[in-house]
Amino acid sequence: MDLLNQIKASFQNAFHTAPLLVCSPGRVNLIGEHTDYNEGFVLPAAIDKAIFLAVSPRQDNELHFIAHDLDKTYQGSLSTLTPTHTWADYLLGTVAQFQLAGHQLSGFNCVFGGTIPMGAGLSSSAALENGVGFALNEMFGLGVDRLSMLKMSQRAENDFVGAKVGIMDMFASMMGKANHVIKLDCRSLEYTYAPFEMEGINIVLCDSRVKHSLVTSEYNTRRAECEVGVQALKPYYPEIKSLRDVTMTMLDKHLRDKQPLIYRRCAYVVQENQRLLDGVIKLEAGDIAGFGQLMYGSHEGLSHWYEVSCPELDTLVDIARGQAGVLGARMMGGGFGGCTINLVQEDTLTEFQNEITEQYKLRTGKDTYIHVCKIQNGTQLVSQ
Ligand code: GAF
Repeated sequence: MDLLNQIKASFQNAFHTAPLLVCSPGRVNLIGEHTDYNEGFVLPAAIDKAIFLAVSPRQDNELHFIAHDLDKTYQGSLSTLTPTHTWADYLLGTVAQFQLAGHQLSGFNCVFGGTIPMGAGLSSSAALENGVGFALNEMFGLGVDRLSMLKMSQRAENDFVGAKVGIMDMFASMMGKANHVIKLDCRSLEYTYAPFEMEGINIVLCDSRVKHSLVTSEYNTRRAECEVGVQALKPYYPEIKSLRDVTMTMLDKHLRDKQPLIYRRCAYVVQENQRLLDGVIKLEAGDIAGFGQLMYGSHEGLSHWYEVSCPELDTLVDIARGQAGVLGARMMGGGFGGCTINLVQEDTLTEFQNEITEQYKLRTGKDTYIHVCKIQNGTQLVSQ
């Protein structure tokens, strides 16, 4: 039985009624890392790895959740929404946001499970939050638009789960469009879709299968360091609101000698924004090899200037760089583990997979998982 049918069966078994089904995807990001919370640009897409949710409304105020993959349950009430510091917080936090926005809800049942590998940096948490919000909207006929829903997902994660993430992951999961990447301006939230149907090119994710414990604390530290940079420049350039408004000339003049660490962090962000803008032009021109070179540049910056990579991710990129048929590779997402994203020519795919698997084991003693992914639509109902 496939996963969706297992989830449906588990739902029927627990709640004896037919569910509404929602599919909410994970995401990749081609380039533009750690730029979202600096009001810069990102280039993500929703992928064919997703969380499936089966839901139905209840007559009372109770919340009955089953995490199919974890074999865990949660029971609570709409009137006592407090963090549990477990997986349930992604659902509870989203429910809390809908309540804060003044929507009338009743209790509901939910069984969910998915194909997004956990801890791989493919945004399973954003997918879950979006999936729950989308399900609430459908179940209770609330008429909330996608942009408002994904903003609620971000606030759920920021305020209830306690992770101060930017908007990219929720945006990509909710707004994804098959065979397109999203060029998102994280300041205005204006976005355009760019076709990504490169004949004979695959998006391949190599999972380092490590998640170093530094991830949350270092993420918050990087955010703070960017803010220190902005504040240090403000006396000279009062119009600056975020690193989006900063140039290398400003950084070179005022930060390079006085605050070398802050300079490196800010310089990475300023350059990554530029790489993204250059990359979009290359994609439009069909210059995928040129785009791939920018991906390597992004990885260098993330590893040496922003310092959010780790030996395992550096090793994966290093192995990929030496392979014929690999156009670009870099770490993806917050860092300190998770996946690298690679653009690999179709005819060298098997060779690439074999080589990465063998070399990664040899050099780190660890196994990798390799996922070839397709770009899909964002959060949606599943027709039954
Ligand atoms: C994580 C965050 F959730 C995103 O908002 C983004 O900052 C990303 O790290 C880095 O680009 O996925």
